[in-house]
Amino acid sequence: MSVNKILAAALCLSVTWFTSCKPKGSGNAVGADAAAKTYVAPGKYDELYNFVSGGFSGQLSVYGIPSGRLLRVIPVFSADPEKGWGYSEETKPMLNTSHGYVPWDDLHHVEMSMTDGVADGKWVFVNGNNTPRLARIDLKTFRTAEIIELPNSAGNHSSPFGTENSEYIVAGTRFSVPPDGDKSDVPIKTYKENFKGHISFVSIDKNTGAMDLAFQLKTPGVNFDLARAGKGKSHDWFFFSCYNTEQANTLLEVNASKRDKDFIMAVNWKKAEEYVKAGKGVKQAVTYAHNTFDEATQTAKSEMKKEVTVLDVAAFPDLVYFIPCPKSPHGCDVDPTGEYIVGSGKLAALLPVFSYDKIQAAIAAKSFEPEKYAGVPVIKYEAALYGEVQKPGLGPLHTEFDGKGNAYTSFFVSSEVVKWNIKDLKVLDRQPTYYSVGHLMIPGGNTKKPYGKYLIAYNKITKDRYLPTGPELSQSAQLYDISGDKMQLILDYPTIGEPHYAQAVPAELIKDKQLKIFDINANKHPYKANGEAEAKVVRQGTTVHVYLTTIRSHLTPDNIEGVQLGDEVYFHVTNLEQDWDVPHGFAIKGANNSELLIMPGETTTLKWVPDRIGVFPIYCTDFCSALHQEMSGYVRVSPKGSNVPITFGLGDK
Ligand SMILES: [Cu+2]
Repeated sequence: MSVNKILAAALCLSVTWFTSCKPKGSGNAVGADAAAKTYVAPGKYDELYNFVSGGFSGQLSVYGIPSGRLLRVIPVFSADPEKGWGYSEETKPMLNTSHGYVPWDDLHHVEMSMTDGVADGKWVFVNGNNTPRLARIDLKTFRTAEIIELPNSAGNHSSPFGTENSEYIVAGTRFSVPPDGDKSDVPIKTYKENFKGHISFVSIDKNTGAMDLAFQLKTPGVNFDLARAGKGKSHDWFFFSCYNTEQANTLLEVNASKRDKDFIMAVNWKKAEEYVKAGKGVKQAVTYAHNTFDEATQTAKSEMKKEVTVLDVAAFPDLVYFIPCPKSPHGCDVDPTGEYIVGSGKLAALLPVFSYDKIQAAIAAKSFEPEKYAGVPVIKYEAALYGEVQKPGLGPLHTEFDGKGNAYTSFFVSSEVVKWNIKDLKVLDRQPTYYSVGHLMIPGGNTKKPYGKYLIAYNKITKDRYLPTGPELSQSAQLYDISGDKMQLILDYPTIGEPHYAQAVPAELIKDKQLKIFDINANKHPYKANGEAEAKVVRQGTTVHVYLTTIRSHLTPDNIEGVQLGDEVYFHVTNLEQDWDVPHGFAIKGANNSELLIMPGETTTLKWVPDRIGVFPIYCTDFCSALHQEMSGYVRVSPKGSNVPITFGLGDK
């Protein structure tokens, strides 16, 4: 950042010496034609969808590019009162885990489903770091469709990364820990003996997207940071960056930074698949939740799974190899051809580029270090290395590609993005970021066919970029035009939560596949009211089921009596509309959760336990029509044991 301040100050002096200086770095780098490049006229669509992680908000947000307009916030590992997500009875099971209901997580990485190494616009996969989970979001509905918890894992950071046809979405544990089970109560200082890494291979059904924990690899106890699958000729391989190969368990900032080189772990996942099919895996008893949202009943279910198949990599000599990589590698990125693997050692002063062909030759020739690492062969650095980018910047983190032979790497410490040529490893351009970039992203920049027109930097600090908002300032994304030789900054846009990583795809892949309504005839919800004639109130002991319908502009029924203190009331609200973008909302005074937002043709349930007698208004919360304010009603609550009978009605009926 100090480099930037100097640059910004120098610019400020040279360009505007005769006027007062603007705040440091307030946008001198923006070209005069930037507005024309990012302006999307009212009523026009953006060119790309940008799916941006919300970091510690547990959400995924969707922006239009190049305008930076916020289109949608999707709750994933979070409860969202705007949508009733995690509050309705139907969605609560989505947030279930082996620890119970966990309505928060730390969502870091975004991976689009792929066909032939290119994003296909069907699903987005995201990770939950804290209580290790993977989620699948359906891009027909922009809703979370499935969440699977990961056993034997802690700090699910190296996740989710997919193979070229989304055969597997893979998740590596950041923290190695003792494997789940009876033997996990061990002294922390026995890290070297007892702590293990686990890499989860979650298979994806090609047609439905359904996830299944196919198997895990048990690895030496190190920290896994990031990963990428191979492509083309390296299709069968996966590459993971590892740090803390010192196996320290305390004061990691010192003790995990001692070795000159850590590792990139190369995994032959096709071999792993063969070993599992041949029955060589060990079955381990574990407990993890698998949550799915059923579109027919519009209801989630949570199932506890009890077993996982594990391969201990040290027992299979041709499965896994370590490649030395300087120093505490963070990003591990594979170029569009599948030949070059870039390791970004966050404490290294150079960028090593490894060659897939050389790795294969080194394995064949056994060009290994004399000592294995925890039973795994270590390929000699020079035997795997294609070359090094010299003096690229300070604190390299992540690399993506433009499909024209160039790589772009983010540098956290020197706060810049750097363009370099993959073949000759020469630096071609560098541009400052405002400030301290983490991930960068080129649409499709991790795939076989990058859409190499834009680059977006996701920054950790904004300081003076936006109007201040109290102690916490907005985090930020910055859009660069990379269609020319030099990168050009054209837009800043604030983001929700931490914009950790993101992916983007051309709008055509997604926009015409949108589900506009749920077909009311296909609604198999057990408490659906199929038209106003089926609206009713049913008492079963102290449980009261209200089958309620919404249509512009009334609730049916809108007068309900006979509810008593001590009852649990379930409002099952069916939205009878069959028009695009006509949700109705539902709320009742004193409910200890949130409103519901019910899509056309859908049934959603709000639980309400009245805590006092009286009359309680109910109303539609989503402005739906000119008479939206009239879309309301009343529920009467009487004392326990009252002789007020259950009655319900609308108008005179
Ligand atoms: Cu309404």
